[in-house]
Amino acid sequence: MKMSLDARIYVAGHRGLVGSAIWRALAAAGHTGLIGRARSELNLLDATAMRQFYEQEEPEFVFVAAAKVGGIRANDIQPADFLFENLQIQNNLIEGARLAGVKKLLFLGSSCIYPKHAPQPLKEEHLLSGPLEPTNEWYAIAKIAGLKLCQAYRRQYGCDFISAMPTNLYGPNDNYDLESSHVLPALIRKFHEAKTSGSPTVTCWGTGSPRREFLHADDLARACVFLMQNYDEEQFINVGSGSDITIRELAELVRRIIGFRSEIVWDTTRPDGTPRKLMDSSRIFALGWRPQIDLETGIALAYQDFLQHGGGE
Ligand code: GFB
Repeated sequence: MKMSLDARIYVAGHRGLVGSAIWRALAAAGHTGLIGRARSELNLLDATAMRQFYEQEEPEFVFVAAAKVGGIRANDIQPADFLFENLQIQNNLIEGARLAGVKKLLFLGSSCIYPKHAPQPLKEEHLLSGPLEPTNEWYAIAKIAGLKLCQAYRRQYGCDFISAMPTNLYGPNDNYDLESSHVLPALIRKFHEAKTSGSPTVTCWGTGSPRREFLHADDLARACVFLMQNYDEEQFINVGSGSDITIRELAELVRRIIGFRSEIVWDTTRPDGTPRKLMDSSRIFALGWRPQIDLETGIALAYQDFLQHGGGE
């Protein structure tokens, strides 16, 4: 099922890191029927409001980029919110799409759906093969339920609902709040503030030894548009860059890009989380999608965006 240039396309979460990137990618490709709702206009936790929205707007295609997201600490201290809100949001969006006869829907999950000690790189078939990482199992359970709901709706109702599992993301419109953000925006903010204040040290969390794979949100957005146009299988699909680095290497890279030589101090009272999360993205690579933004270029772009938006304020 292809999206024509005038198709009515709803991007749920269009102001967030992922949704805003999907919106940019669709607009750049010439799509004119884009639909978005700010949080103040539509409460995605409200099933009735959601159904009214679907009835009024009649979207033909839906990108589910709305979710409650956060880094390792936010996930750890708000288990109820991460589980409940994500289940509620995705149930309302997916069930609403079925009732409204949406032609195709793309649900976005996360690499944290995989078991903590799954073999690396993570293949789609490793899902549900072992226990999850405790710091984010609540979010992971919600995301697993979402991808399963898409599969179940395909089986029972014939809905063309697909799912993609992105690796750790970064880019414009990221969250730079140090308590709730992911590691990359946190490091950008910390090294920037050290540079501005002339601080001799920057404190990072954990041991620095975990490995993470990073993908720029604009690369993910191109993958999402590509999958919406070209993929219609029950099997969810990984979307990663294909390489990972340690958090220590990442901190050193951000320090170099920002250009101030603070000493890095590791606060080992903070959790490391999963030891490694490298996706096997060979399925989507075989279909023809490839990332275009390397990590160093991407961090430099993200830092520019951070500066343009008032340094995270
Ligand atoms: O990005 P992050 O918060 O999440 O942390 P996860 C990645 C790694 O960076 C961890 C370390 O080992 C952190 O301890 N780290 C070092 C820091 N310094 C910092 C810092 O200043 N801030 C942060 N936030 N981390 C999340 C999940 O896992 O990733 C979610 O909790 C989600 O469910 C997401 O799926 C992609 O990669 O560990």
